[in-house]
Parts: sequence; structure tokens; C-alpha cells
Amino acid sequence: MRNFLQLFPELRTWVQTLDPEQTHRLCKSFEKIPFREWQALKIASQKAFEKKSLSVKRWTQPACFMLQDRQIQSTLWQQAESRGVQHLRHGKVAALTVAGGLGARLGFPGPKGLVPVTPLKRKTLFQVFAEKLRSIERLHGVRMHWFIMTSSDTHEATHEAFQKNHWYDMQYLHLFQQGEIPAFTTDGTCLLTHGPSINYYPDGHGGVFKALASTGCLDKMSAYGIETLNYFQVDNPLVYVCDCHFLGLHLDRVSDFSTKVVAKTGADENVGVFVNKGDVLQLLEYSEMPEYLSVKKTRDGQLYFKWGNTAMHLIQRSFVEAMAKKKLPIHITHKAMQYWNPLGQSQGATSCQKLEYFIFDALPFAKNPLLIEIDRKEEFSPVKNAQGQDSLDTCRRDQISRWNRWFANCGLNVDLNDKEINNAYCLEVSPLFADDYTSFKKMWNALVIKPNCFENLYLE
Ligand code: UD2
Repeated sequence: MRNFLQLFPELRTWVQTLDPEQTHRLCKSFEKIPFREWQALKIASQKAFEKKSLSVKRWTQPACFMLQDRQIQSTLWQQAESRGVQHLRHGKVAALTVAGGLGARLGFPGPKGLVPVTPLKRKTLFQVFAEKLRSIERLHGVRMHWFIMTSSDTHEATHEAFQKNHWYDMQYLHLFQQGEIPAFTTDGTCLLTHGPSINYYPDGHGGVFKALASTGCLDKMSAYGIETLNYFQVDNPLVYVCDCHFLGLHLDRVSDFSTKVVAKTGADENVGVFVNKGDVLQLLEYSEMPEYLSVKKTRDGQLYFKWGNTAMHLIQRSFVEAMAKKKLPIHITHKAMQYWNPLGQSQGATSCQKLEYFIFDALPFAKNPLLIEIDRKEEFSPVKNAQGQDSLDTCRRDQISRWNRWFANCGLNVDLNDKEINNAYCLEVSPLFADDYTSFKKMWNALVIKPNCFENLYLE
């Protein structure tokens, strides 16, 4: 209790009112994380109110392998693909999904991975990812390991859903839980709950490094010979898992940490932005990017800092092992949270300090980080909000338009172009049939009997 009161002297009077059993319970709750982590979190909480001096000199645009480079450097692009295929077929790649977040912003009760995301079959995000991985297994004759990070908010419901669906026929599926850290009131007291005990919350996707180590997943990866992790968030059903071109470029660069980026649609798009600080590549969360730098333009009118983070990464296992031993910076967002005050009275949702670690703070420690630009129409349409941009509607629309585009590119009578998106047929192509245009074209041409009606067509 001495350490607790050293951090929270303002609770001394209250602690003295506790009986021995309550004091013991509070102590056990406090000891859930090491005292030195409490100290770091408390300092971060106090610093949150200090004006941050951001020195932006020497911030420059980072280099990026752009879409046009796929043609300009076509030999490199093709060679990269075959290198990626080899790496994949030798069982050196595993999928890693961060799924600790709830669908709260969507108004969906439960883990976001259980959102029914496809337009026709209403498959969950987890089912879509499982079908992508099973399609890779079939195409490349390899067993895919899929590591899924859950949190205390999502673990039970996620485990239950996978069990009910027979693990979506995945043979090597590893659910592991991320760590938890406290939150603070705006005057720096940790949030308490009845008992009394301390409220703990998921520690952010940056908790993935420590969680992979502490749950033994890193040891499993090493035992299975896995060297590269294909990391993606649970919210984007267009993710191109095990993209062999991306894999090959990542290996050619001998990179620890590579990312797929999109050209931002505008200064206010809610995606993290890549900047070079001196010669160190970093990623700034959209909420931490100074406004005048977000809107800064180049001479030809493009955003100066244009590369947005899709959170689709390739990360070397060796790098994860190193980062599991490092302390990442703590980010603080203000969020309405419920808690009990020391008098045991439940406080309604009050603005508190939510603390978390971000995975992309590992970037400055990464060797040869690589950015490659992707076509967002093909690979990026996350589900985040109940309506508007990045909603279930926009995601379903983008899935439909992607599949209609594939038919149109095969010369089929789908007179689709971006202006007439609402003329698109409501159809669905399972990743088990094809998950990118190249494989779709091959599979479609191989079909002996081709359907001639597209409305409500489902291909698997
Ligand atoms: C994230 C990025 C943003 C952009 C966008 C792309 C951050 C802070 N922002 O925005 O820059 O790249 O994605 O779509 O990353 N998660 C956990 N455990 C946690 C917290 C989050 O697993 O404790 C997962 C969550 O399930 C989701 C992902 O991390 O898959 C990102 O969730 P978020 O809400 O932290 O970030 P978001 O989507 O606003």
C-alpha cells in the first residue's frame, strides 16, 4: 500500500477507511502491473497537460514505392513476387490480426470481428479473413498460422464465435490476450471500481509485442519457423493477405517493418501520417499532427505529407522479439469513462485519460522500413463508424464495386465506372473463389459454365 499511496497521496484518507479485506483486495489489484510501469504511466498522465513543444524542423516526405513504380520497375516488381511466393511456400509467413477493439463506434454490441460485413452473405470479418487464409493454403500448398490478439473486452465472445464456427476450418489458429493498463481521472487519480479495485483497460495495439512474448506466441512462431508476420487490423475486409509482391519487396529491402500506405483523400482523413524526422521514419497519429502540416501542399498542389497509414504491415519476428523488451511511448486520449469515486459512488461517464501503446511507435527502431502505395479501391475500406466515411455502408459499397470492377475488367457486361457506382450489381465473391483481380480472372476463365446473371450472384 506504500507504493500506492506514494502515487496517489490524495487517497490516503479514503484508504484509512478500508477494512483489512478491502485493503488486501486493493493491493492485489494494484500489483497487477509492475510498480515501475505505474510510475511511467503516472508521469505520462501528468505530462499530458504540459504544452508539447514539437520541433518540426527537418520533417520531410518519406520515400515510397508508388503505384506507378509497379510499371516503371516492372522487373523488380515481378522478381519480388516470386521471392515472396518462395518465402510463403516455405511456411515462413503467419497472419497476425489485432482484434481487441469493440464495435462501439459502429453501435455494434461485441467484438468488431463479429460484424456481418459482406453485402450478400453477411459474413463476419473473422469469416472473411479465415476464407482468405484458407484460399492461400489451397493456392500455395502451405499451412497458415493465424495469430489473433484479443482483449479483456473481446476474448470470450471471440473464442465462443470461433468455437461455434469450428474455427472456420483453420487448423492453426492462436488466440492470445493483450495486456491491460489503468486509466486516470483528469486530476491524475487512477480509476477505481467497486470492491474496491482498480479499473484496467486494453493497453492499445502497441501491446502486441509484449503480448506475443508473454503468451508464448513468439516461441510458437520460432518453433514453426515463422519469420515474417502479416499484420492487419480486424476492421478492413479488403486486406490483401500474404501479398507476395509486398512480401518480396519487404525481403529485398531487408526490412524489419514495412507498411502499405494510401494517398490521403484530404488533409482531414483520419489516418496516421508518415513523416521523416531527419532520417528516421515515423508515423504520427492524425490527432497528433499539427494542422498546418496536415494541410501543407507541394508545388503541384498535392499534400506534402500524403502517405496515410492503412495499418497493414509486414513485421519480422526477430524485430517483434526486440520490441517486446522495449518501452514504447504512452499515448493519452480523453474519453468518457465510468468509474467509482473513493466513496464508492458510481460516477457517470466522465472525461478521463485513456492510456495506450501504439504499434507504429516501433518504427523508429526498425531497420530499412519500407512504404508501398496501394490502390485503396482494391485493398482498403475499413469499418469504423456507424455512418458516413468508413462505415458498414461504405465498406459494403466498396466490396461490391471491387467485384463489379473485376467483372468489367474481364470484359463482361458490367458497364461500371466510378460515376455509376449505384448501377453495380449486388454480388459477392468469396476469397475461396478469388481475393484479387489476377486470381479472379484465372478462376473466371476456367469456369466451364459461367452464370449470365449477376444480380445476387455469389461465387465461391
Ligand atoms: C487506426 C490508426 C489510424 C489509421 C487507421 C486505418 C491508430 C491509433 N490509428 O485508427 O492511424 O491507420 O487505423 O484504418 O492505430 N486494437 C486492439 N487493442 C487495443 C486497441 C485497438 O486490438 O487496445 C485494434 C482494434 O481492434 C483495431 C485496431 O487496433 O483493429 C485500430 O483500432 P483503433 O480504434 O485504435 O484505431 P483507428 O481504427 O481509429
